[in-house]
Amino acid sequence: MIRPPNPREADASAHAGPLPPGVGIPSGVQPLAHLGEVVDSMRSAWGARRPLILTHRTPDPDALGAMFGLDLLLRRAFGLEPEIAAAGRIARAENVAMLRELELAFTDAERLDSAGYGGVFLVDTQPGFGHTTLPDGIPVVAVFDHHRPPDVEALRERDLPPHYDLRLEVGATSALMYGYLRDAAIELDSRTATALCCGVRFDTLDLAISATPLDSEAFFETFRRADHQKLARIQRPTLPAVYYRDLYRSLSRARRYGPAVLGFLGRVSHPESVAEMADFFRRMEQCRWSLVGGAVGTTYHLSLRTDGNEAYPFLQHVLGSDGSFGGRGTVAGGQVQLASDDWRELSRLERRLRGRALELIDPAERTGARGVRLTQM
Ligand SMILES: [Mn+2]
Repeated sequence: MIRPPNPREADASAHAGPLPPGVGIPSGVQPLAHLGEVVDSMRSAWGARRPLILTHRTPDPDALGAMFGLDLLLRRAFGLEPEIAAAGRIARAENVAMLRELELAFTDAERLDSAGYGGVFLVDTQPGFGHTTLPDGIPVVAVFDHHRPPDVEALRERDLPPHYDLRLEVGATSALMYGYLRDAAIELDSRTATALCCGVRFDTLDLAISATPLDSEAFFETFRRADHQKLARIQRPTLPAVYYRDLYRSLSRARRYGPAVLGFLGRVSHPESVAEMADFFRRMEQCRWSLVGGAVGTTYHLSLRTDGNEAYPFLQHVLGSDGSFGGRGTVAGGQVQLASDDWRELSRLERRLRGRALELIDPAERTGARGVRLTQM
């Protein structure tokens, strides 16, 4: 058995507690109507300044789907002309294919002139999340998300954005966005439908995990209108040659410790390969959880996957006081800032992380303190 990190954190219900007032849509109010009121109360003050749609660094398909869904909503329902921006280079082959096939273009969030924007509309993340940098001087007007913040209590003390649609039970932010478009009776074009469909299928594994009726409806309705040729090319894209080098490196570095596969990869070519390898190792028979980490520049990225347990408390334990993290369901991710790009600091961090990860494995199941190479099983 996997030992719970500690009794409080092991209780998944501890993560399903009530949200502070102001977070979530007031009961009985339609999210679209609430958003409409917020937009109407602000648009005259914005003048010529545009709404800015943003998400977390290195957007995944759910973040991309939700951003382009929100763009259509703001244009068609409210007559606004938003700009879409995101930071971080997208390198995962499926996500690159999604950008290419759907011609999803956006502005580099690190080169924005704050003066041009009236308010930030944030999707698939929230203010305060480690992987999200907000531009200075632009207030956050709306949040659309399904991730539980690490510290719910801290939200109470914050100035909350006027529209804070946080639905922890919903499987994908793209599904949430589909709901707004449906309520606004906006006909989905094939490109937006395909993008939303990619988002829902990515975050819910084709409705297999944490899918609510809204996720199912979003999946079927967007799939019906999607470009199926493009969907197929996005799901099974061609792979760059560097992919095979990274794969070889991950396979040689990872170790099996009984119920877990741990991979501390040192330096990696891009952050998404860490998440991709965590997904890949989790699929090993009898593997109950996987943890993969790697550094890009002075940021160390971690991804944790489980076979059903809440991933969040596991990663909380592994990180200790070392960094920031977030997660939902069986998926969690975190970052640690390194002081330098010195390899010794990097290996010290990896040793600490490995030590704490091993504490989560029952010694009787651990198959030795050093684990077993994947190539020797
Ligand atoms: Mn998401």
